[in-house]
Amino acid sequence: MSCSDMETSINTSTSTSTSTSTSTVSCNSTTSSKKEQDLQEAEEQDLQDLLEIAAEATELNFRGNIAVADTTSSTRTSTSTNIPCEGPLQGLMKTGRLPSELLSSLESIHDHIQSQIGVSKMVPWAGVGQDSSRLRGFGFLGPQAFRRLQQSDIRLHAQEKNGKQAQIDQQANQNATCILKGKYLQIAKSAARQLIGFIHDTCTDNRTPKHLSLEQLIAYQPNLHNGARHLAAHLDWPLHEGFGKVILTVAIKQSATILIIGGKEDTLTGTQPAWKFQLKQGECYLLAGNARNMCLHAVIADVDVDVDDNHKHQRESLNLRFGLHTATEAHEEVTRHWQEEDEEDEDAN
Ligand SMILES: O=C(O)CCC(=O)C(=O)O
Repeated sequence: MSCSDMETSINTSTSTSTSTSTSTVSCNSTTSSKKEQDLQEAEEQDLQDLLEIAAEATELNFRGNIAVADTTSSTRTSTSTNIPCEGPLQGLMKTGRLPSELLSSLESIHDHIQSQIGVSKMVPWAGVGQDSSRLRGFGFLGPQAFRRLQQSDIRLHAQEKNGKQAQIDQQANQNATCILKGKYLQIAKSAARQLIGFIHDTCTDNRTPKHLSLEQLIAYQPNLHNGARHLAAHLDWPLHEGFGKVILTVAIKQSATILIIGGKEDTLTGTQPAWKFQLKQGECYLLAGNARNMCLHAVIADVDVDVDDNHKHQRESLNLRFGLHTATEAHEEVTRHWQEEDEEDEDAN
């Protein structure tokens, strides 16, 4: 099914009028260049903040895919404990380089979804009108997977938006969606099966998350970082475009540092604990459990220099999203950890 064939609950009559007076145009262009400048400044500040967090973050080790580290303090650099993390990092996994045949299949799915949608229809990461460079789209694993999403409590717009802005986001995400079928559906299923098998086989402890199964795979999501060096710290909101109980990310192009930032302050230091690990091109990491629900994640791509000494940041990644939360599960497992204390008090009353 092509993107335009999909059912939509969006009222397309809300799209903005194209008629504009000259004064509106010049006013809009001033506003937009101011907006671009603000965006650039915010981007630079975000990157600076992430680099500072990364400089202090605890380096993580993995044993058979599972994060093993001393989680008691971000200021400790030693990772002397070799016990799977039970704290905020519980549920974090990272593989070594994937077998090359599997990687080629994943790359072909990554490319196929982009060509089905068209890169010009992919959606900015933070939603329409927010972040102009990083783009993403969704390739659902057949019509059943798409139906599951449609029948769920999930709405594909940025979590913080409502009303018309939410509708615009939702429509844009809808246009940035395709449903995998035929040969590509088979490739997508077979690659997912192999990837899940690879994670199981290389996991020394029996700790692979329950939702890591082909039956629970909902969608592949290519991400084009498009020249941006970093992806700011964020939580994947489970009832929005960050859906999925388990999120697996494959580094398709360019190596990077992945930062995991605890949601709760360390009682000793008064700061949010942070951890980091290197993810090389061709490797993947998995967020489930506490690492998915109670931590933020962020990306800083490695600096790559071309023959003329120009920096190129071409990071591309591919997410696989498994399982869907109901509204109750999303609250229980994720959202309540991120509510302000006064909101929690209100909830309790
Ligand atoms: O490209 C990545 O490693 C991160 C993707 C991501 O943060 C996400 O899908 O939430």
